[in-house]
Amino acid sequence: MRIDVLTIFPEYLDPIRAALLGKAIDKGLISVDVHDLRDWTHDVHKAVDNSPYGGGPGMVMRPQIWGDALDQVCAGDPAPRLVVPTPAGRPFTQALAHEYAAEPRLVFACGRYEGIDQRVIDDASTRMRVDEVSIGDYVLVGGEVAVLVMVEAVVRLLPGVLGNPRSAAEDSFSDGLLEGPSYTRPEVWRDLAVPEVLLSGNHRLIDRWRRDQSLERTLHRRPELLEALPEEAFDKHDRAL
Ligand code: 6GU
Repeated sequence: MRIDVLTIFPEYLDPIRAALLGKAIDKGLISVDVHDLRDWTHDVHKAVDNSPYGGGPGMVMRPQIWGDALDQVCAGDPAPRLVVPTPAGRPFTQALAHEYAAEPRLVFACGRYEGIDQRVIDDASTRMRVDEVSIGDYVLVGGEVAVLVMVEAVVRLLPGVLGNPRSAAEDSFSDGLLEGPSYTRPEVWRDLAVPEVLLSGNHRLIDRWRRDQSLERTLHRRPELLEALPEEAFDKHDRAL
C-alpha cells in the first residue's frame, strides 16, 4: 500500500516512522510519503489561507495550492482514495479501516484553520473517491493527529504487520462488541485474584465467560453498539440483557 500525506506541518507526521508503522515500512508492506503543502505556493510569504467569503472567524485554505498539490500527488493509475480529515466528516470506524486496508493507494489531505475551500473536495470528487472523515465528536486543531490515528488503524490490518493475525481478528468491534478484560500472571496480585474460570482449562466455559464479559461491558459503556446489532448476532445463551 502506498500512503501520501499533504500537510503544512510535515514534522507532525514523524511518529509514523516509529514502532509498528516503522516496521511495516521497513518490511516493504507500506510506503509513506509526507509532503509539505507550502512546496506548492508561489508567493514569498507561502500563504496557504485567506478569510472566508461571507465573513466569520478563522481562515480557509486557498483552493489553488491544494488543487496543484493534489493534481501532482494523486496522479497515476490507479487513482488513490482521497481522505480529508475534518470534524464535519462521516465517522471513521473499524469498518472504514477495513475498506481503506483494501486500497492500493491512500492520500490524506490535512486541513488546518477552518478547513479547505469546498471546491477542492468537489473538484477532486470528479476524478477519485473522496471521503471527508471525522475520528470523533471533539475538535482538533488540524487533521494531522487524525491521520496518525487512521493510518495506525489501517496499517495494523494489513497481512504481515501484526505478529499474530488473531490479534486483529479478535479485536474489539470485530464482532460489534467491546472486548472484555484480560489477565496474566501472577494468579493473585495485591489480594486480587484472576477470575477462576480462566484457570479452569475448560475452553467452552472460558469462551462463554468472555462472551458474557463483552456483552456486559458493551451494555454499560456503549449501549448503542448493542442496539445496532441484528438479532442473529446473539446466540441463545447470551444473557437476557
Ligand atoms: Cl478528522 N479533524 C479535526 N481537525 N478535528 C477532528 C477530527 C478531524 N475528528 C474529530 N475532530
